[in-house]
Amino acid sequence: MAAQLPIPVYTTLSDALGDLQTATVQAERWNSVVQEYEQRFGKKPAYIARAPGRVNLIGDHIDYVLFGVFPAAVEQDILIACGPSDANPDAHPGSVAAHNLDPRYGPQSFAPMLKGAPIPSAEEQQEAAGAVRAESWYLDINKRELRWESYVKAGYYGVLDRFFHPSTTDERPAPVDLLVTGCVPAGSGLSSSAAMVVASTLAFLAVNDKISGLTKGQLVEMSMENETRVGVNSGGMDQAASVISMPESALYITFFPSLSAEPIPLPTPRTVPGAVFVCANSLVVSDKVVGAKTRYNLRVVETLVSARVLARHLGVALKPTERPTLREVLGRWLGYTEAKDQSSDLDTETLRDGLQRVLPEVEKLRPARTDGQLGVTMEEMIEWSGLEESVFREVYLSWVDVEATHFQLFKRTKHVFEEALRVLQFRDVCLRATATAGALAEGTLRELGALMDASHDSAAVLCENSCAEVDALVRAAKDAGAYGSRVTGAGWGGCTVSLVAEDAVPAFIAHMREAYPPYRGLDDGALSQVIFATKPSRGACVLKLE
Ligand code: NG1
Repeated sequence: MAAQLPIPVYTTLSDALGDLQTATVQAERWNSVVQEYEQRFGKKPAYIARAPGRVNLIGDHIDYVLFGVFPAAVEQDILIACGPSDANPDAHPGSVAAHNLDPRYGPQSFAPMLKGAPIPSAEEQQEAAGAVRAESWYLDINKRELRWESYVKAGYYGVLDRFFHPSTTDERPAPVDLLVTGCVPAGSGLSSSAAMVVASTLAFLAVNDKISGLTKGQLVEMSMENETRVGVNSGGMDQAASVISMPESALYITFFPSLSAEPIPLPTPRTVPGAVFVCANSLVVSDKVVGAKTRYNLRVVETLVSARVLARHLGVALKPTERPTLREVLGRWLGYTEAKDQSSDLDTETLRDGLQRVLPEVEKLRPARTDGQLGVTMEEMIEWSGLEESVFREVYLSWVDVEATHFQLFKRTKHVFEEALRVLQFRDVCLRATATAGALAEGTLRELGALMDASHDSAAVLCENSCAEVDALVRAAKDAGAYGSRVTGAGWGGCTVSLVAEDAVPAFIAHMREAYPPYRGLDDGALSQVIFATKPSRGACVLKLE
């Protein structure tokens, strides 16, 4: 399985670049980061860690309810040149000099500190039966302000915890010099944050000689855990795509009963006339943290409450304090309990069949009201849940801050189940195209495009995570001949992804430049940063330079 493979470590640049389309441009970037590192730190780096961003082709706002998603790595990536520094390892074990090629991000130095664990509660002390608590490493991460080096520190944390925990080893981390350069646009839905955290985790693993024996799946787990250090509780899609992706494939990532990733080859020029995915940045920066109360976190709460209300309608018994997801409720309705057999969850066929059967039941979440609202008030939602108000608030609202006059249980649930089905259909079309090489041609692309279009409609109407600018980009893409086009990632701004015939890309981009007003004044260089074709590329790796 893809997640069990070792993390690739290459020793030549051509192996590391592999399938990357624009090899010459890429080679220049890699060489210049080496030269710049040498100038700044007086010696060559020992490694370059690379981690790409990702574009989600289909399946948004369903990973946190544990349905499968379908992303692919993009060519845009983060590179971190790194090596052991000359700092005295005894004076400051694991000290870091972190530089960034982007002049907006100034150089930073920091060192992890050994810190005593917080004083345990009386209960914990009793449990530990007098055992002495080990210290742990501490790095100061400012969560109130988004600082570039926070992502470097976040990657470092996992490496310190896993390999240098003072309770298990006397070994101390090496002092590190590192230089970061990246071309994944921030805040655009292409997961620059996951790319930063994965690259940083890899860099610290490499300099401390801890890569061998680690699988890609373990790197995903470490990176997910690391990303929570910057205050983001993500579902795992972004890190898995950055680490496990394979060239010319997307990843079908499932999260239940545990994370698993299956590379699915996309129709390539060998099987149908070539088509590529074009990402277009709306230039509306979607700030997940600022809008969380009314956007991302609200969707998370709405889908969780929907799961409980639907479970009542389906006759699936839940304990009052349980908080299962829609995916778990569906599984239980179909007769699969987590306790029954962790290793044999629903297969794809049963899941598809279950989704089709449950969809009519979603109508039961449609409120019978006359004021035109498809949502319910807080009071109505609590009543529908069947819980005491205090229990409801404890289970669904005590850990998250949300704000709404009406909660859209019907719309969100319909989006989740239909989008989960579209992901399975998209996967099927790709598998079928690969199996019948050459026969499907245009029709395959039209099928994929139609699923992407339906996904965008659902985002706009049911999940309500699009915005006027993103809708305008999607319309322009369709006018310009895209097979399909949709918002990708969290939404409320960020990027669209469109499926476009490969030979039509220049004309497509020219049309978009005219049709989308924010692109009009841009020169060619600036335009290529905001709208670009990308072919699914490979996941993270390390280049060893000596
Ligand atoms: P973005 O903001 O596009 O990286 C976010 C979540 C994903 C997923 C998508 C919506 C984080 C780090 N990522 O992606 O897990 O829920 O929204 O499909 O929160």
